Amino acid sequence: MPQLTRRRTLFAVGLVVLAMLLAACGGGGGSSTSSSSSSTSTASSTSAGVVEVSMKDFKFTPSDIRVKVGQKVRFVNNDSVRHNVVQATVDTALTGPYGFEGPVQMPGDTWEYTFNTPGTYPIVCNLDGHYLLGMTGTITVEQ
Ligand SMILES: [Cu+2]
Repeated sequence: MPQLTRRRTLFAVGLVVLAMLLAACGGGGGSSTSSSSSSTSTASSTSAGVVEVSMKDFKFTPSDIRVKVGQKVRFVNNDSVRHNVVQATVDTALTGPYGFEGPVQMPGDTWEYTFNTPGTYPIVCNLDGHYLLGMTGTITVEQ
């Protein structure tokens, strides 16, 4: 009888630990760049030229992004998982070289990049194999 109780207790402790691990994975780190939220509203009101790209459902939306030289692109993670933006193709997603490389963006995080050189830039999210799920795009910078 005591043996059974002990086993149950161990099982219960195991469940609690598992739940904590899952919670840490899913929700952790969301506040890492919360400072950017205050600047977002001012930026959008002063510069209408900012192009916003949503990161959601393992996609960039839009995925075909066109900007003028000097224009800023704002990547917003609207997903429940982490994402990033690197200049690479599917073939070079993990190896580089990356022309530019954004930080790891937790859910809710934004990252902005200004394109000053005309050209065509392939982008991928190279975290957790997302580029293999179709999280790719193209940024075309025109004069
Ligand atoms: Cu991703």
